[in-house]
Parts: sequence; C-alpha cells; structure tokens
Amino acid sequence: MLRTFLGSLSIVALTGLPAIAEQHTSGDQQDSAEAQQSEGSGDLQGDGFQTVARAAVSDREGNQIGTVTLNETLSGTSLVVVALSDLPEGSHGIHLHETGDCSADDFTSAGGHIPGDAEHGVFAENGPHPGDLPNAVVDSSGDLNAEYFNPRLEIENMIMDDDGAAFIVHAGADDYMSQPAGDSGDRIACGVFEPA
Ligand SMILES: [Cu+2]
Ligand SMILES: [Zn+2]
Repeated sequence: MLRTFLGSLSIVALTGLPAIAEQHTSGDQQDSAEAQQSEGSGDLQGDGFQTVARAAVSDREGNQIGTVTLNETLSGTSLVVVALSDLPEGSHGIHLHETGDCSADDFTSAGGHIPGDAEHGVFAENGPHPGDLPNAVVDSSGDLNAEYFNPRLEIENMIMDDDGAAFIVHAGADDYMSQPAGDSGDRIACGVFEPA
C-alpha cells in the first residue's frame, strides 16, 4: 500500500519537482523520510531514482529562470530534469559543462562540455560527450520542461568532482557535429550544480 503510493508519488514528484524544490529552499529545513519524498529527492531502492544535484539557473541579467536536477536511477542511466522559463523562442543547445562557475558575464567560466573520453555530438563517430543533451525547442511561452535520459553521465564522478559542473543554455541549436561544442552560439543561461 505504502509502496504503491510512493511509486505513484515519484512520477508526480519528477514532473512537479522544480516548484517543490523552490518552496523547500524558502521554507523550513525538514529531514524526515517523508519530507525527502515530498521534495522529490526520491529513494533509489523504493522509488527507483534519487536526486543527487540541483542547479538554480540564471540568465545573463542575473534573473532566476528555473531549476535543473540530476538524478541517479536504479537502472544506472542518469535522468536530467529541466524546468526553465523566460527563454527565447527557438531551438537551444543545452549541455552539462565541466566547471561549476557561472561568474563570467558570458558564462565562459563554466568551461567546455563534460568530455568523458569522447568527441562532441551524436553525429560524431566517437561521440557524444557525457555533457551533451538533445536540443531544447522552446515555443512562444518561453517555458522549457523536459526530462532526458543520459546513460553516459556518471553524476558522482563527473558532476560532484573538485571543480563541480554547470548547466548551460545556448542562444542557438547544437548541430551535434561541430567540434568541440556543436556551434550553438552564445551562452544565455547558467546554473552551478550543488549537492541536492
Ligand atoms: Cu554548452
Ligand atoms: Zn559536447
């Protein structure tokens, strides 16, 4: 009974996770098992996923535009959950970059893509990078709500390393081929991953 309830809750928690996460950061700290469930961090054995890292994403003017979480799953495939708003309409390259630093005005401080031992893009013979994600198509609402499987991403090794990691949104689309980063243009939003 409880197991069934938590199973269905995990689906709600994934889709509703950013809003819940924002409520949590402004609310009281809770550390009971139930609170962990309700904020969407999940339980690897019970729910099949666990939120390991979270990034609050800002645009070039410093406005907060949403949240990205990285989740370990029981299958071993990482799940990236993106919930952003106020983005320009169009197709945008989105990546996990190798340095947890959004301090530069143009976000170049975040470095290149998390490289693994690969080339950039799914159109490259030795691709893709563990930091590569499919392009995000944003309509006139400016909202981007998407969930991505990423079997190459090892969250503990690649995200929670000494210099951290960052989520980046680009002005244009990734061509999945150009080296080293898909020629997707300026970096228009950035968020540093923190332990969830
Ligand atoms: Cu990028
Ligand atoms: Zn790449």
